[in-house]
Amino acid sequence: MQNESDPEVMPPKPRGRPPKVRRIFWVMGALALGGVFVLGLQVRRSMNISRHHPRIQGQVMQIKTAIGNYQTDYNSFPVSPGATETPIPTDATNPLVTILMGIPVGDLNPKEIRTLDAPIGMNNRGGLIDAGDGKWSLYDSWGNPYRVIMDIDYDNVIPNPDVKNSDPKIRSEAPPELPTQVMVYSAGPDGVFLTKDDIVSWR
Ligand SMILES: [Ca+2]
Repeated sequence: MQNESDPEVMPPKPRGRPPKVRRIFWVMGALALGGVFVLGLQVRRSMNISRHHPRIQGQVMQIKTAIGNYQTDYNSFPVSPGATETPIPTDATNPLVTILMGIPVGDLNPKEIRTLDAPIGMNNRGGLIDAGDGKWSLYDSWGNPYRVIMDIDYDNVIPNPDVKNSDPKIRSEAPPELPTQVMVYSAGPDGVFLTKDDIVSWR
């Protein structure tokens, strides 16, 4: 019979991998899991953008068409005297959307012609929102109003907002003026105007 002090008796071998190897496996596993998580977020974000992008591009062009049709009907833009070629938001701070919906505001749209066709939005995003008091707003899929610039002085060009875009490529390729009468743009998924992801009517 052998006792504990017997030199022939070997201590039992530790089961499983040595602690250092186990740690490496844990770290590698955590890194792999983190990588999968980040990849999943990126895929989800790109799916979100691709799902909304065609709809918002269509909406941008619908606003442009609505203003063009108003201009054809009245031979003037749906703005008050004294307006300038600066961006107008499509929220209730400006009557533009309300006028395009066929509701007269001041001297504008007395024939009550509706030129804007857009879906109804929800929770202040994704379409037309009843702003109360007979006013309408129009928001993109990310809850921001579009911006509109019109050729108020009728010289057939508009200062190009892209000259201030934060993306160097867009900024460097932007001519100072564009030969158009109406420009419409969404801030895109990042909600910030004049960045790379903006959805615009002119490029
Ligand atoms: Ca943007």
